[in-house]
Amino acid sequence: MDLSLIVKEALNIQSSGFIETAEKAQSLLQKEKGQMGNITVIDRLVNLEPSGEALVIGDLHGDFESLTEIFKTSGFIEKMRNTQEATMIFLGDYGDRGEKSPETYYLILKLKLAFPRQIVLLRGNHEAPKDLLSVPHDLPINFQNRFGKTWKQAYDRIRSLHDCLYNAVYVKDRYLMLHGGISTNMNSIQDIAQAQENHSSILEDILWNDPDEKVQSVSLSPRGAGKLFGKKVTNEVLDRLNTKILIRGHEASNMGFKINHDRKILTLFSRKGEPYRNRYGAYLQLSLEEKFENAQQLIPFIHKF
Ligand SMILES: [Mn+2]
Repeated sequence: MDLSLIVKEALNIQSSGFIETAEKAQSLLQKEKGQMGNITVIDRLVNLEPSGEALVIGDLHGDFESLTEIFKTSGFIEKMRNTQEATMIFLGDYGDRGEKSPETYYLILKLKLAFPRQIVLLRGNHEAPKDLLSVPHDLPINFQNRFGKTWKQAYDRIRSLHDCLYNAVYVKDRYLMLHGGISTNMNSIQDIAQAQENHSSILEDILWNDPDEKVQSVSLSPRGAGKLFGKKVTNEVLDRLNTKILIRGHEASNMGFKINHDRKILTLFSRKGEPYRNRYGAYLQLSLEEKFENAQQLIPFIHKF
């Protein structure tokens, strides 16, 4: 695949082309099951082998320019072309809030179709089921502005695809990657794999929770959905799940990333611009083979832009 060609295509996409690509991607996602290269899909969980390299991208919210910048500076697409041992993981929140949301979706879905076993698409609170969806929801406006009269079918198609996105990536003894956070309701990795709407709100925790340094255990979230969780929860739950570091998105940070809870949590945010006020965006590119004890050790592998 030729990146500059797909970028051009994305910028000129009409609703029919968008729908066709989203349909293909959705049907691909629906068929994903069991082992496929370095990933093994079990329900809504992706188990990832601790081998090769990973590129982890945080919230984009329609920031098409940052996405193409990440592709260019990381050289990761070239890497994926040369080896199966290269996995690109998106932490969710692809669109909404940003003008180029349809273009961002299009580019990512094209990439998924080109490298089906090497791209993992997680679900964010902006891709949530209706009852858990972030409000205000600007995505319909982004689609109307892009596609005019034919926006609705393209929008419905992407909303339907959201149900096929994954809850988390799990690299045993190393990382748990998801959009928002963890909670004491998570007794095993299966709980995360099987989390769906109305399932003791574990899906709400995954999509919405935030770490907090002042909260001891759990507290209400100012977001109006999900909870704030404290260090105690992080220690207990990561231990229980046999993993060391939580990598998540969801919160804009001035430097594009931040570290919480005794270096056990890394937050990545890859969007720049309004309505968020972060100075930098960031992504993570690292070897999965190497075993890190805490998020501080990941800092050399974080790229700010
Ligand atoms: Mn979010």
